[in-house]
Amino acid sequence: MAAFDTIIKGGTVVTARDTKRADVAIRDGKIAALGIDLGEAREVIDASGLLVMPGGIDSHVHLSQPSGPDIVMADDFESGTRAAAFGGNTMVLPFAMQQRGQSLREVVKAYHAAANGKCHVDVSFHLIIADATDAVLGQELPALVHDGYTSFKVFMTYEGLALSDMEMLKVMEVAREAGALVMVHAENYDAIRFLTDRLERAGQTAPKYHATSRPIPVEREATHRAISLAELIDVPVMIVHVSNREARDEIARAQKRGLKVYGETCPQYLVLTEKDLDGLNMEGAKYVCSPPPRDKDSQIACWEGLQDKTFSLFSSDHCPFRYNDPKGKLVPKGRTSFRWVPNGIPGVETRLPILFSEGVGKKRITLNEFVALTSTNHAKTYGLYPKKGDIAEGSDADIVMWDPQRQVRISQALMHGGTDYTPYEGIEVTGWPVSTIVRGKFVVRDGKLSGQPGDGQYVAREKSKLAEATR
Ligand code: DUC
Ligand code: ZN
Ligand code: ZN
Repeated sequence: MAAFDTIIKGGTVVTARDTKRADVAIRDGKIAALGIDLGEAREVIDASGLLVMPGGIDSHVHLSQPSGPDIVMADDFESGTRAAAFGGNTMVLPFAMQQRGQSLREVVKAYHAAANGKCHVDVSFHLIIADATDAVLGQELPALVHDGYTSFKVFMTYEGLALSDMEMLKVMEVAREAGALVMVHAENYDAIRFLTDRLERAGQTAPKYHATSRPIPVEREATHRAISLAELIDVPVMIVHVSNREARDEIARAQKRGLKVYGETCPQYLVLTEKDLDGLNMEGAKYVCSPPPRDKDSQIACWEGLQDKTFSLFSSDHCPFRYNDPKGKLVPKGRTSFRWVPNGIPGVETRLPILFSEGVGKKRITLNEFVALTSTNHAKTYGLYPKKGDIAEGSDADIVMWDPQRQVRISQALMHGGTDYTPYEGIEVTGWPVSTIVRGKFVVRDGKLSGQPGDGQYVAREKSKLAEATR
């Protein structure tokens, strides 16, 4: 009998640690051996000319999330995880979002029902806390952290989601006690409301004014405040989707002071700008997301943040809505004001190719940094390492086989999710995923779907070392 189920032979194995010529042997869904001349396997896969890397882990995606009256998110767990698999990801971390009045347990149950049997890649949920009641803080949250929901997001903006500073402090205190990581959407709610009202009074309602309504100081101030609140409580925080230099500098300053403050940035802040929102008619709605894409200097600052490790995570913030759809970006009310345009853009399938091409290809980051930023650091941050995020004996055999030479012009015709557009249309990239393997099973093979919904499993997470308080 063959010693292994599969050997991936002749490729170059890249991890966050090193790059080496090695074959990878898989048994029972795990990496069983690494090296040359590993022996027999039931199947030997030729990886010559390819990179063999830990599958992407996208720790910031939104799937099947209620998004307001008459709005429907374009991806459910089936289509979203299919797009993820085609983009070289073996795991995604979507949000289970509480709405006011809901019990967190019920929310989690509903998201499990939506995900169960549908996923092509592994999934694990972060929580979103919108209603910080005594029951949520005192009972539900600690019990859910114990059950493996070890991270939660809080919003400093949005009707129905924004927490007051008092509520933020209370959530942070629970996180500290429970050992969970708090993720923060840092934008100043009152400032956005004030600016939005003023723009609307002036008749400035086109999609491009979405960016005008949430300028950099709105994000910088909230980032500073979130860090200050976290410092008061002595709790680690992850500032998500950072878009610009000033917010980045707030994080870097906190890190220099020894605070456990982490940062995440996303493709839209590297390759899009505010000008993209200035399309004819409603075209700009395709780029409405928060924080908005900024300018060239902000792009440079976000690259620097990846290079100097101020940002440890590169996520997509995949938050998909169809464009040509009255339940999506072209919701009728959205024509009256940017305020009503659904907020978010797709990106789970293009995250890796964009960072590989713009980052590794243009020598801004190394191959090993690419793996860290797209996979390993996500596993370490969110309590999944070393089960996920590595190619090492004993880790899950979650692997992307990658053609570093393949040139592709990104286009919607190549995408596999539920949206009808990609904000990255026309961008030329070099480097593309060929096959995606989840726990030893091909879910995408040579560019074709080879798995089924249900191949992906739910993963309960450990507490992360990075979420431990310092004192
Ligand atoms: N924040 C996100 O993280 N995703 C989409 C919209 C938003 O505001
Ligand atoms: Zn957010
Ligand atoms: Zn998001």
